[in-house]
Amino acid sequence: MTAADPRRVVVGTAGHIDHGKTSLVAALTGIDCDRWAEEKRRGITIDLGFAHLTEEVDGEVLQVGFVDVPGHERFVHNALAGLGGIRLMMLVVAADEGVKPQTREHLDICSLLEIPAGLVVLTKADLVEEDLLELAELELAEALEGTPFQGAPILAASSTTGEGIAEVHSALIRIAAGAEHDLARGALPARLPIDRAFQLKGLGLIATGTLERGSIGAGDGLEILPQGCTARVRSIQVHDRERERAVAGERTSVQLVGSGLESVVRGEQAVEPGAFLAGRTLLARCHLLPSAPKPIRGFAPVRFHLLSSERIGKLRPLGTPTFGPETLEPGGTALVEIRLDSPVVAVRGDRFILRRPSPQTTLGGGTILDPDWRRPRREQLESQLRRLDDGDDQALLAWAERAGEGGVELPVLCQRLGVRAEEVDRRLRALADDGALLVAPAGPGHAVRWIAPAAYRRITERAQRVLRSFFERNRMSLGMPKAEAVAAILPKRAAELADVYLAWLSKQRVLAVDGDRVRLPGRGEQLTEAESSLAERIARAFEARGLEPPESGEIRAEVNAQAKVFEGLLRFLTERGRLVRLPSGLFISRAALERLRAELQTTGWESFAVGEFKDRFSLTRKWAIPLLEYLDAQGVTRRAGDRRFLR
Ligand SMILES: Nc1nc2c(ncn2[C@@H]2O[C@H](COP(=O)(O)OP(=O)(O)O)[C@@H](O)[C@H]2O)c(=O)[nH]1
Ligand SMILES: [Mg+2]
Repeated sequence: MTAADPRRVVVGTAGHIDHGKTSLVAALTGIDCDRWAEEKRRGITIDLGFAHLTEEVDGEVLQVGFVDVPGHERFVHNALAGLGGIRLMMLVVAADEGVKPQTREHLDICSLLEIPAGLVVLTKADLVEEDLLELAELELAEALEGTPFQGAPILAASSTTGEGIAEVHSALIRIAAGAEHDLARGALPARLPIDRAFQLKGLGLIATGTLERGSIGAGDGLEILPQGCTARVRSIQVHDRERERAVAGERTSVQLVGSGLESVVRGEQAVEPGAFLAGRTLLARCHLLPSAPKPIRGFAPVRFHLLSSERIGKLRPLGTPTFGPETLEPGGTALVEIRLDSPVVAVRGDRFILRRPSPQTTLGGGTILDPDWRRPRREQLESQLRRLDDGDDQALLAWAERAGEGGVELPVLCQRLGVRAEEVDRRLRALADDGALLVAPAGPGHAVRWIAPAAYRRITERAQRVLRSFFERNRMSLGMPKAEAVAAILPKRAAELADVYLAWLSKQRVLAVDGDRVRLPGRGEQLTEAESSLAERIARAFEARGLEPPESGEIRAEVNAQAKVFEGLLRFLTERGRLVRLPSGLFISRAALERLRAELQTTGWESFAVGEFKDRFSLTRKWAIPLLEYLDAQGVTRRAGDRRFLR
């Protein structure tokens, strides 16, 4: 909005049919919205246009626009559409008829949507006597109790005689001037719920709606969801005037170009690309009106209205024996799972209205808690419900928890909240500072992941269990091979976070990483005295046999050890370097190898063949080949053809 633009406050009209809404707006502004609607039907004007009155308040130009729509359906829709803007409602009740069913239903809807009240006008004051007028006022005040209009000014007026219109006018200006303009909304990612879409030959698609959040500028790229096509903004109109940019709360028309736009219809949303998601299963807090025909238990069919979208679906209350009701009673509130027949673009905090599929009466409404709800495992359900029903920080924790060991990345959290990354990032970091979340730094193939402490706890427990059982089975082992440990401890989705988890587990002293092995910290060699002396005898037996020790089985018989113990001790001695396992699988003492190495240096050979080697050290082929391969691998010798060169 440029400085020259007036400040706009949009006021909706509510009230029973024929109670004088349109006449009142006409009396206030001189504009007849019904005539406009008629012209629109006959194709003379393309938009309803806005009846408005302009006034200077404290040197600032204030424009009060009226949304006066005929019909009940349009009321529901407009009440929802107005949510992104400044929400003021003017409730109209005819003095001669008083409160009627539709008055009550509109009041219900204003309550469900928590629309901050505006003012109440008792119209057709000319048709009743003074004392009846007072009675009507009392009756009205009573009906307003417990609604957002409780305590709002009630003004009597007549559109026919003009009596009281000036008072309504000045009250409106006063309330509108004091209305909070939520500037922060304009900084959010752009979201335009489309309530009208049509093709203009050669000009592309014209899409109209009340900009729910963010701002849209000419040249911007937008994404149309749920369809998924992309478009560019060619031009913008706000309240029928060309603009460079439109901001939250403004009635906005965008001219869009791009492919796939032919099929865009009302109920879709034009949004900042990547910033929103369309889902079919949602979690919400829902209030059922006292007038609802019966309690809801299990799934009940509903018509679901959210901004300009309308969907068929079903809902069921979600509770646990210790949290929340499992039945939604008329007049009651519960958390509900909503399943829609097709996806809707929603964010946490969105308001919605539920109506019966038929007859179409309002059943209730509420607030979206999770637009991307997935029912968790039974043991997680209650904590998910509790957290999602709480503030946004708790919701972030719920989503991290649901993502398990693999954690969750920033973009999906932003989509669920409909806010900018910086804002979510700031919250996540604050939660991490408090120890409520853990952060896994970005790595190859993944961005920073946010992980719930519960996931870390599960990993810790699993690591302890896995290592304990490994060392029970391999009592003499120095460590569990790292790859084997990772596969046993981490679920697949978290495997790419292996280094992060291992580092964390090391820091917690759950384990210690030692090269490509994982050890239990503080775990000693853990040999009994008998085992130690047995190990010593095995090592000596190998050492005594020099370069051609017998098969290990023979040594086992010689020291008279049990197979399992013997194998464990072989590994123990190998890990500690006393024995070496040659490429062929044969064991040999390190001392014998060291002697071989030293003697090779004294031969004066520059190179030699296998035969010379065998002869010099009196070796059979069975031993000569693996020994040479070992020496190659150690870099003592280098093989070229059938000769070896000493390095
Ligand atoms: N006598 C009298 N008639 C009115 C007044 N306001 C509206 N009407 C009449 O009531 C009827 C319905 O008015 P309208 O503004 O269309 O009602 P809406 O359906 O609520 O928009 C019309 O015939 C109006 O002329 C009023 O203040 N006094
Ligand atoms: Mg009307």
